[in-house]
Amino acid sequence: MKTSGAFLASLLAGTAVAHPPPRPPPPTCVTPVQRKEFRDLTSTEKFNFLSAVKCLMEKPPSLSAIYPASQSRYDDFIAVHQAYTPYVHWVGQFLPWHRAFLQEYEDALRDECDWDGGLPYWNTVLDFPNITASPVFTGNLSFGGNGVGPVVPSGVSGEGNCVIDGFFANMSVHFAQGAPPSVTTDRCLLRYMRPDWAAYWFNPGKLAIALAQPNYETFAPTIEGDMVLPLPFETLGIHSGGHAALGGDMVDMFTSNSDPIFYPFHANLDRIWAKWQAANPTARQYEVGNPIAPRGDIQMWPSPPAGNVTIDYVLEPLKVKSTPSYTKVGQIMNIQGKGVRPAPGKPHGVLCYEYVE
Ligand SMILES: [Cu+2]
Repeated sequence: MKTSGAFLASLLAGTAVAHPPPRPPPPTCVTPVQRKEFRDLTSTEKFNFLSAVKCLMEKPPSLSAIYPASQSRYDDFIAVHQAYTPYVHWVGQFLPWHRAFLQEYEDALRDECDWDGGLPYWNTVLDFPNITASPVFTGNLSFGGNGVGPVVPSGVSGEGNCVIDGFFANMSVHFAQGAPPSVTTDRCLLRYMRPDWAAYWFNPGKLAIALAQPNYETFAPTIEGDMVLPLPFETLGIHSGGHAALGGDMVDMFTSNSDPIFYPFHANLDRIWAKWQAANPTARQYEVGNPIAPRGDIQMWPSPPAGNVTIDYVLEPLKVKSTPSYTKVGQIMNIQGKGVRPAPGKPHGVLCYEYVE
């Protein structure tokens, strides 16, 4: 007994010695990147941010081998959004996928175009009484106004006027609207604002309804909207209603990020989600769900898997960066979850930003 006890003890000691030293914990989120409301940026910050977007528009593409229509780094993001549209809209992964997509865009602005802030958001509630007078759309340091001239038919979904003022005056859009494969084109950015629609969907009452939702199952579609034919206006939601209120390229669900306002608009939806999560973090920080398959009447994903989205769900590939730092929904549920595991044994979070009110 004594011998075997000593033998066991020596074995255990051996095991302890052979054990590698514990790995240091991954870095956590100490200084979150600040995402500010666009109109709260100083003139210098507005200029630097808008210049960084223009820089992406002028940089050669990285993804033209996969997406031949892409002519710039900015276009790479349009190509990816267009390619994955059927899998990331009206599905459980809508909010997480777009959160990750925005992070890649912010990273590109910071890493490739010297922007040193966070992605600005557009707080649409501030503009519901009169969207066309918004500082987001007026003046040289803005996204430009409603466009002028005869309405340009897009041939697909979002007709509109050519945007000729603001920081992106007379920019060129290289993607035809609609599903891939994309036709390369060279045309103006289109807008066609509908102030009455903006007044309806950007109303504080609509926001309050969304924030009052008790769980992810109802919260997510309240934000995103549905596609129930023949498309009653009330089913659009803040997301689809907002796209529709801006008109032009923003209406086309495949290529709506041709319009640079797409990103501040979506950052605001992400902010609303983060706000809803923060109101009850114990229950909501890692709460996700809803079917992987698209809901509504337009089944753009021909044979989707069964089941619901969980924190283990692998996001549709985000190929904008060559090496994405995250793959699973659980890693981007917490906007300050860098280095924190959503649950024991799960891959740790990667995000580190905050929305400045
Ligand atoms: Cu989208």
